[in-house]
Amino acid sequence: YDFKLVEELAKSKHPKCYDGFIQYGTAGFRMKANILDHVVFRMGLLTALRSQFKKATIGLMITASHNPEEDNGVKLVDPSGEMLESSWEKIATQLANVEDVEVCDTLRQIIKEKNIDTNFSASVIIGRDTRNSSYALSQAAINGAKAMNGTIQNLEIVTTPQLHFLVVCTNTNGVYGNPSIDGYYEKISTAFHTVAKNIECNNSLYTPKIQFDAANGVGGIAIQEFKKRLNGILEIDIYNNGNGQLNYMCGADFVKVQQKPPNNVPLNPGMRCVSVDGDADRVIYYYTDEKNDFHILDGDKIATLIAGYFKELLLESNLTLQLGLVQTAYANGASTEYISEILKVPVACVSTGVKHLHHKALDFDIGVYFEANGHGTVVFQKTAIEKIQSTAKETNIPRSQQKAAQKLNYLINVINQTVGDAISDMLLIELILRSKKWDIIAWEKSYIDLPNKQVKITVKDRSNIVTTDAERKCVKPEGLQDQIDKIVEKYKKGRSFVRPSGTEDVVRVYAECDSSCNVENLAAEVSLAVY
Ligand code: NG1
Ligand code: ZN
Repeated sequence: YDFKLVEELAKSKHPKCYDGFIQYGTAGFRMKANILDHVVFRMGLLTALRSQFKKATIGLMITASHNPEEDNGVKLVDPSGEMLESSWEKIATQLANVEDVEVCDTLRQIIKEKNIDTNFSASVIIGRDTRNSSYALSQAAINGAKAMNGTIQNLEIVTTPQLHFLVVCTNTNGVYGNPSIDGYYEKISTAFHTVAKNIECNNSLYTPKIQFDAANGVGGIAIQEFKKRLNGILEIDIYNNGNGQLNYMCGADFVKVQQKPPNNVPLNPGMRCVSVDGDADRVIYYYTDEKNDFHILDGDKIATLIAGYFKELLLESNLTLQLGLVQTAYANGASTEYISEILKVPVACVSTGVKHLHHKALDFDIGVYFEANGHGTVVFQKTAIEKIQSTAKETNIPRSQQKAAQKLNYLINVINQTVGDAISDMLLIELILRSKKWDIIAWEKSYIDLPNKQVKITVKDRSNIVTTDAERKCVKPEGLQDQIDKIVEKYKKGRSFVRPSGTEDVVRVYAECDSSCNVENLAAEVSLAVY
């Protein structure tokens, strides 16, 4: 590489303008957009090295997801569509924090320590969300990757899951799908058509119509394209499609956290409504009833719907594949009980962060994973797909068995397995509801959520709280867990845990129990114990 050029760019074009320590967290670097330029430039440099190290194409996305417009962020996508490996998060953190004059030495050190083949031609795919700051930041990333002689494919404005999809398609030479944005729309919408056309909507509670809140973000562009391609089969009314401020009073995070409908979406009783977040990787369903009460169907409801339906199809097709669900401690206890006791699907619990869920889901033949906030997908082992495909072709079995396997086979193509994808998830849910002839109320009734409450607490040093057992137990400070246990014991169906947030300077308290009045007290008592 031309280290002279790199140093020149680092010093004059993308100088460091922030003195605080910054860290590559669960969602990459995320902060105010006006202090990110040097970080993104350096991540452009690093992406090229990561590509040479893995001898594969690496992705880089500019987004701050559900955060306000003035924030931005950058995250790297590994070859198989997964989030950047942990050991490289540390490297990314180091590179982001050194002084401008130390950038080249740090790169040399990484090359040496990781024994990187600098002759390999680096390949990087770059995408960005619709934020005002995203264009300039994407240019900084391009400058970085170019300075390291990387070949760059700039996707311009895309959803985060579209970028993940393209990285995987590129690295599998098109086996996962055609490596283009058109390939993404084509694969998913063709599969949707194939399944939907065989399911009648007559005599059904299901109506093929939804109201879609695009959070004034990139999801609006993607859903517009699907609306065109699904014309006549699914009616999509789009709201908050760029006419207002990004994520402001709308979007999946607003709806889930505030437990309120987004602004600008008409309230039609019983109408299925969908909200996605600013980069379209999270999805939440909701509706208002005749009494104007608001009902949310979150990631837990989505996960149980999907896992339950896949279980049915596996039984019908007589396929013995191990299906499992992965949740975090934030999953409502009623969802865990429903899926494990009633549907008899094994459930695993892991630490917060999609990376952990995705990883665990790969332990199953078919792994469904969702965070309660609506971020998740389904992953299939290659061997599972082969079994499903051969059963789908098998003619010496009862027709119903073969048909169930065929349906499974098509559904796999509706799913974006590379990462949680709000729109692909939504289309899968629509097909399941259509198959089950359910409206949103029938879906909601599958189990009743336990009343729950989340509280944020500001403490002096949140790292004083250390947890274990998928964050469900506190090992430090000493004695705190005993106190929590004693408090929880007093509440029927009570459960509570505390953990330091990975994205904000707060400690989060989660509480659930049998009644909404008691849950307030439980959350308050546990919060007091933390102070
Ligand atoms: P933290 O701040 O570590 O709780 C939050 C969300 C995660 C995940 C990450 C990354 C909750 C309780 N936590 O993590 O689920 O989405 O942000 O964006 O929703
Ligand atoms: Zn997001």
